[in-house]
Amino acid sequence: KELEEDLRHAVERNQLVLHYQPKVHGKTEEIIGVEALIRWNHPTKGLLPPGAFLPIAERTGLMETIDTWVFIEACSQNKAWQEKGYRKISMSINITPVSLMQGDMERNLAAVFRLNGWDPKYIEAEITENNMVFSVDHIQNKLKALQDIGIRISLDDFGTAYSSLSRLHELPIDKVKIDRQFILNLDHEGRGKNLYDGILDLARSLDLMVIIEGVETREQADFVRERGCDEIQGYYYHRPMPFEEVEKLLQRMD
Ligand code: G
Ligand code: G
Ligand code: NA
Repeated sequence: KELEEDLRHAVERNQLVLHYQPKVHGKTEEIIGVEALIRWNHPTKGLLPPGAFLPIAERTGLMETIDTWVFIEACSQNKAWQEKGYRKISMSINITPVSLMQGDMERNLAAVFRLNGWDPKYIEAEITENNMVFSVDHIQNKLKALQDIGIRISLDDFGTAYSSLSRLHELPIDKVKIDRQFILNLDHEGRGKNLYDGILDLARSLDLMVIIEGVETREQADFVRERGCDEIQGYYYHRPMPFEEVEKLLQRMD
């Protein structure tokens, strides 16, 4: 209850912060983008992870406000890095289906992009396949509206929900993020690897870009690189970090 009240003021009091987890190229292993991950710098409880407050935000109707804040903050940051002359990287932003479906987010974003002159080419929205309690038709239109702005769409947690599988070919998406579970399965000899190959083939057959998340060891990295995924994310390469640390990595790149 108390936390709920605090959260209402978190945005205006500047308590929300973004950390960024780099993504690397499947072949070169160089950083090609980052994913924005929210934290709440609570005045007395310290830095809270998303799991500690996003469920509250969802329950209390604050999700759209937060998702929109994240979007704008992350795009501003990426623009600032570009203006500093670093190599251009993509920025991925998590969007809850709820906030996409409830409001006018796509129209607000279109206005924000126009106003700031941001290049949508470097922006990617990650939308989770879980909690997609909405009809495919409805979400389809919303995703299409984001694509029309020029933002790319990535389907998060791919392979963990089956509701949309039969209509996957109809969803306006550019990329799938294969769920971490598939990496964990690799440890069980044989079938886990077949499962990975199967999900990769599925994505490929639909002409979707593929990112694999949760890579924690060299062995796992070698396995997925050999199979040919486009991008990789995981603790083996980089953990989520504050923007200053991303900058240090970017400085070392050129
Ligand atoms: O960083 P961490 O592993 O604790 O994140 C847990 C989950 O919280 C992520 O998998 C992601 O789906 C969600 N999440 C993180 N940041 C954001 C955000 O800015 N917006 C939304 N909607 N979800 C986020
Ligand atoms: O599915 P999504 O992209 O939202 O997942 C992001 C979350 O996954 C982040 O909270 C991040 O901390 C976590 N994460 C990223 N890489 C790894 C990893 O290699 N191992 C584990 N266990 N978690 C990871
Ligand atoms: Na994500």
